Amino acid sequence: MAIDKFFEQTTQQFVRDNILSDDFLDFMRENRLPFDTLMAYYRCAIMEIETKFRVLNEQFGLRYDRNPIESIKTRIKSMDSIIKKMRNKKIPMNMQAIEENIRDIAGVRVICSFEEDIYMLAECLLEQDHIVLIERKDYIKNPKPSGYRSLHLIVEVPIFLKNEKRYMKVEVQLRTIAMDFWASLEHKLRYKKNIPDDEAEILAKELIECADTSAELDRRMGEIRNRIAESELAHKENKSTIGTVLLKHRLNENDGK
Ligand code: 0O2
Repeated sequence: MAIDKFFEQTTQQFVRDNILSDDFLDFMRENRLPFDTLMAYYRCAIMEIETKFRVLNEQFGLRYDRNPIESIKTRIKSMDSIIKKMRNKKIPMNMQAIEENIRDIAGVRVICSFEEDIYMLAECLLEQDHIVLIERKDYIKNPKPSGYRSLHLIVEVPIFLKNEKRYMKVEVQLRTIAMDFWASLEHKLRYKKNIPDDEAEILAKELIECADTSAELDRRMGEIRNRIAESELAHKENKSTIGTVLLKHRLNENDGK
């Protein structure tokens, strides 16, 4: 059978078994409104978390004259991905089970300039009132076998509705530009399915090497940043020492008059 015919049949089978199954159609009929409402709550939770990071970025800009955040991306998990996860993890078809078991429906990705900033921002977020840490996975200190690096936090954040305060789960992924560059390309390559096995193995090794190179780049850029910061500090201290000497000199001159 031709490969594209096979894929078409598999896709149709998936749709029949999952999206068009009686159970699923009943579930959607009964839960359309609750499901849309839940997704709206997740969008609110994303707004809350995104705002918190934007505020921190603004504050650091004012205080230290540099912004630790390069960009922020947000997404709500697609219906397709939610269904696939429910099927793979055998999650019962009810709203409570979805909310309890799928913790990355709301996703916020924070792209930082330097690795140090990732930990600083994570700490600042977790120190805030009402933010509850559910899980922390440090794939920077312990990269995945694929080479993937990022800091993942599953947090709960309250959203304030008309008569209710509701805690919602959000997955926060913090990465440097280099980590994001690697992960985006690797993600795209992972979906290219018609690569022969031996070639795929070679490419996986190549990707791990690229991940190591990007980690090395992050380390070196961090070092450069720290050296610049140290020289700036030394320059400021030097200027203030010269200022003190000049002041003392002038005071002595005045005393002499
Ligand atoms: P998308 O489209 O980004 O949402 P869980 O989600 O908790 O059931 P797991 O494996 O414990 O499963 O989650 P984990 O390890 O914290 O990572 C999940 C997310 O991290 C993925 O989401 C990716 O965004 C990212 N990720 C993890 N490993 C890799 C990797 O090897 N390469 C790349 N490029 N990204 C990775 P989703 O759900 O896969 O997709």
